Amino acid sequence: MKICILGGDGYLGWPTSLHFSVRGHEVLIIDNLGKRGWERDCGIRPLHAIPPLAERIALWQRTKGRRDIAPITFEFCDIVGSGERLREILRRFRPDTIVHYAEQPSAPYSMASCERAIETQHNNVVGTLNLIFAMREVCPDAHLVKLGTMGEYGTPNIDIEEGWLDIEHNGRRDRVLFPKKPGSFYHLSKVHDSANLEFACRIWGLRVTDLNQGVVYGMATDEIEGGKGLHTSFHYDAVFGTVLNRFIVQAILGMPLTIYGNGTQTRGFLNICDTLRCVELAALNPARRGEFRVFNQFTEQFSMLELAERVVIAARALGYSVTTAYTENPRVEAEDHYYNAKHQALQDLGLEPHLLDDAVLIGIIKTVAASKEQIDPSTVLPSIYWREPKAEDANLLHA
Ligand code: USQ
Repeated sequence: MKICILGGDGYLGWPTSLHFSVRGHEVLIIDNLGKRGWERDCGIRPLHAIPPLAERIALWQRTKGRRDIAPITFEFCDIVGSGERLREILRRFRPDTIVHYAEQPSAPYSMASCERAIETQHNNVVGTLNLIFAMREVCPDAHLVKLGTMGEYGTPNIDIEEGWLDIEHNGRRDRVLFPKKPGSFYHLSKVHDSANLEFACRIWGLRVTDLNQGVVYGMATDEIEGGKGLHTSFHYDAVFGTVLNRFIVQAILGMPLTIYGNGTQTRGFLNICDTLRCVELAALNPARRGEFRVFNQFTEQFSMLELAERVVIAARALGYSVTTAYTENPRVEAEDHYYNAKHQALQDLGLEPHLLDDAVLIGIIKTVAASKEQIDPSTVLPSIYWREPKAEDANLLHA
């Protein structure tokens, strides 16, 4: 298969590229290296420095030997500003599958200011629009695998279906996109993407799989483990770091784990290995022409309290003295809510989940601890608020 990976320099895009390459699929990465710019703007760095993309690709080819992998190539392209160039690249490469990660991925970033909300929605929505117009013109039969988010749904008081809802209203029935109540301008950008994609499937017959992904954790994949220097970007800061990665870094630093609010908010989670397998399963089993297919992509759900408790147990087993702290919630989100999201479709296609257990947690803790001196503690506490903070002394309310 020929696969384009948009955003192939990122946390998930890079390991996805390796995953396909080693399985014999020719990969073309399209990226504008924009995430590196956002990191610089925010004054944050991933745990391990990430070499330039061309160097990472050359290293991958040296590590594996060219005969054991399909090639990875790279085209620099800003899909937001250069729709024409995107069309030209796709025309030349003729992909069977396009995996689209090329979006601003952080909810806090999108809530920092008017400019960042606009930048997030402009980047994500316009980039996706350019892509679907390019696909219509150049490769209408290619399958788009688009990374959405479980956060599109919010936390409704009913079961969350996989993208669609059968309803009966005043005696009539219909099938509609599941109602969305997202919790940030970032999550909203994904809702807008989903609406645009569904429309493009309906009117032009594109084929799209929208993967509504939960919170991803970890940094170890088979390919990354197989070679020094092939690592991906691991964020623990309050802008780009996701919660479990953050808790692990806090445990290692001896900082209390920052449980936002009362910690009863619940989310779907998955190991980074399962992200790669889910994207592969979607690519190998494409949507039909005209189909807007949605999979909920996570393997288990936890409240933040449960998650913190697990990190405490694993870190204490390694000798760390760990505490937790209920922290004023910088976000506006429901607590003590109902949460039951379906996530069967990917398992029906063959996903075998890597669940979170002590061994997985201990593995991540050990990897992060080996680079402890590279952690910048000043970026860990939250600094972006959905509303003004209630107390001036903000953060840690009680331990
Ligand atoms: N949280 C804490 N303490 C922290 C950080 C976060 O309690 O120190 C809580 C938040 O309040 C939230 C939950 O953890 O309830 C998840 O927050 P997160 O920062 O791990 O994830 P989120 O902002 O929702 O976004 C991340 C990715 C995003 C992806 C999304 C999936 O950055 O790209 O779309 O996870 S989901 O959360 O299912 O929408």
